[in-house]
Amino acid sequence: MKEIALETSKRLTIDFASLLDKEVTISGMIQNLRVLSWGAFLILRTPEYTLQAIIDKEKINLPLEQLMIESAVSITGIVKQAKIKDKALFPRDYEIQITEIALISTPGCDALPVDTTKKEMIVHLDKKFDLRPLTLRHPSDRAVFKIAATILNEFGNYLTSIGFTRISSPKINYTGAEGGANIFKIDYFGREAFLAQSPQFYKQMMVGVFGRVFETGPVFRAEKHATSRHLNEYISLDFEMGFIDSFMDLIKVEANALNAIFSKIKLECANEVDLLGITVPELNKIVCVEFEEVHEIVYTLYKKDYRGEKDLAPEEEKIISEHAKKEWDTEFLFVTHYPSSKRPFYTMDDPENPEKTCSFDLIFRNLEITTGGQRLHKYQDYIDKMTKLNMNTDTFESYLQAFKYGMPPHGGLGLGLERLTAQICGLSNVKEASLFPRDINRLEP
Ligand code: AMO
Repeated sequence: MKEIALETSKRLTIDFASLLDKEVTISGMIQNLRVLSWGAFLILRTPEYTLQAIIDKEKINLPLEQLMIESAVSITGIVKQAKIKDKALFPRDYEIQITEIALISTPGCDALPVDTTKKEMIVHLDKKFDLRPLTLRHPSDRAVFKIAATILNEFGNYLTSIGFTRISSPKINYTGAEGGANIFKIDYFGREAFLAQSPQFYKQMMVGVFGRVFETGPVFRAEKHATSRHLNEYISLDFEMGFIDSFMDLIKVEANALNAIFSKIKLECANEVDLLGITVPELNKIVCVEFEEVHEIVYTLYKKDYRGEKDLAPEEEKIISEHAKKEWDTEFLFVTHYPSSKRPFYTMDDPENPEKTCSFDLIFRNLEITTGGQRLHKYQDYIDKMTKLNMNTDTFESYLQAFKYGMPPHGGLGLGLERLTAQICGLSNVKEASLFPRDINRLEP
């Protein structure tokens, strides 16, 4: 038996101002090493910083040749004031004059397969994904995922602050929730099972338990086509809320959650925002337009005839999004009342016109990032709707228990993390906002 004393875990932050002209020791990976006649600039990537350190080759304990980009080192040196312009570096007003370097580990290869030291990594997207453990270390790629992490955290923090409870639902399921052919089948000990397309059924069931719930987690879509907006696995940010009067209640919560996220990005990712040269949006008003109205506007003003279509084509989303920006001064457009024939069975039809639903999508900078709506909450309404759609109610018996035993009026939404991140970061392909993207051709790394 061995007993080990408990120690408080600490952040690896340095109070540079109070350590000016004093010694510090810090570990990290060598992001860049610019060798000059007198020594080198060493850029060190640590959990908290990408900082500049200066090596005077006359005063250092080991030959510069032993240092490689992506070596793990521990440096000791004196904190000095600096004026650094490179936006990839943080802090920019301090640097470290190295007195000693301990080489902890060196890469297991002679040369890295891609240059991660330049402002822009010149590499084909496929190659970039093949080399993801390395290419994610580039400051711009890393910045995208710092922003994605902030979105994920703040979505949870904001919803928790207004009384939502976090849930984690199973991803191996007995049936799909969203209908359609884009579902992965798996062999579950000889039984057919499916990978979750969304946490839809479970978040609804959990409204009966907690009243307000949210989940952030992976979902799976067997999209057989390669597009810049589809992944086969993505992170879905979902919430479900009881006792709503209408789907407008959901839109309001989403608007507030997004604004909380945007404020947090401004606060905690200022360096990343600066490095990427992006503008963090603000959702300062809720602008809604009905689905049919979109077809009419696009037809009348932009001469594209999508009337009769039951969904918005990517081109139509782009046109109406640009129209919203120009005419209604918003980057966020809530398109409401999608046709019943295009929405899943659990969606509530509009009591005034059953051809339409009490549902919405949110389009942000030309791309749908959210689908949401009010759900049916009465058991008999489910039975009637499913019978009308020729669905086998027996298959859904375990889900339908929730409604049989009583549910409040409720609704919710699903927001694609990669789509939101891509639009905030100005990425043209949603895969670039996925750490290790899964598409029809890619299963690794
Ligand atoms: P939906 O299927 O529209 O709705 O998905 C919700 C949001 O998830 C994102 N998304 C995707 N992102 C990347 N790749 C994909 N293949 C992909 N498919 C969808 C989009 C989309 O708006 N259960 C409902 C939500 C709800 O009503 O609560 C659902 O999953 O951003």
